[in-house]
Amino acid sequence: MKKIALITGATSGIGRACAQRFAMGGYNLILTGRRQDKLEALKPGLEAEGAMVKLLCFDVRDSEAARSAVMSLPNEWHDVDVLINNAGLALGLEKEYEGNPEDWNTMIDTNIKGLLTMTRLIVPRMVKRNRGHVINIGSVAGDAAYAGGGVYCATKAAVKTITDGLRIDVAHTCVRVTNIKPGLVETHFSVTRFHGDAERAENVYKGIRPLTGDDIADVAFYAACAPEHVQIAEVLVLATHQANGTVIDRNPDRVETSASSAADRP
Ligand code: NDP
Ligand code: 8X3
Repeated sequence: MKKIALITGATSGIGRACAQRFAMGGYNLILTGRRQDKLEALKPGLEAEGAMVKLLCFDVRDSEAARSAVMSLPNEWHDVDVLINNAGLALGLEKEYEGNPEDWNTMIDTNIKGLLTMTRLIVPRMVKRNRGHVINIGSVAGDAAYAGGGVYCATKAAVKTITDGLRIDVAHTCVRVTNIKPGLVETHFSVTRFHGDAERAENVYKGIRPLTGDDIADVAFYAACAPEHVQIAEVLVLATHQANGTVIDRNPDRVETSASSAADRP
């Protein structure tokens, strides 16, 4: 019987790469996101890898929609082995005193409350079965604030604390809890942050070879595959020329992009 991974925010970036990695690794998948067309486009490729795939289209900010989507699954899909709480976003890079309160609400509701909603829905059965793994996608941004990122950074600091709290609460069980904290990963993240300004988004990755979604998916899969007595509690994953959330050595002669890093993969 194959294991089941439920991945939130599977329509793009890190979540989509996790779907691919876990399908290749022999998992069946429950994929969630708000865009049904993107979810459906993923399905044939993952099925070709041998995965059975269920799609659940909902907004993680809507706890009732999340609950009824999860409840709509056939019985044999209710025992999730790995929950990857990945859905999330940053919006804006304004100073806090000039920021947009709507953006703050969206980040807080998605990155913190959405993660909690999914945790509340899925983890009780893990505890009951005495097995399971929750992998939260935090960020290096949760380690310290950077200019204009205070609210986003706070949501990722909350992810760290919530992950640590869950690890304490399930310590009497075999359920494992992991916080993966990526640095710069080239996905749709920055386009979303800058409200669709693709040129500004591209500049975020200039002069440095960023991580890819696949790099983070590999780490998530590694954590999930660790022997049962090994709990990868937290992993900080940075691009080689990134030292922390704010120190990045940008060299204009460094022209490699994520396309070249994909070529490196085994
Ligand atoms: P993308 O923008 O490529 O993907 C974001 C995903 O989140 C999409 O699949 C989107 O799906 C989903 N999502 C966003 N809002 C909601 C919502 N309200 N309900 C359901 N799904 C939602 O970005 P990344 O892959 O880079 O981001 C994934 C996670 O990684 C985020 O938590 C981000 O904070 C974190 N991260 C990213 C880093 C980076 O540099 N890229 C670094 C560190 C952490 P849809 O639009 O279909 O709903
Ligand atoms: C995303 C990484 O540094 O752009 O969490 O905030 S960063």
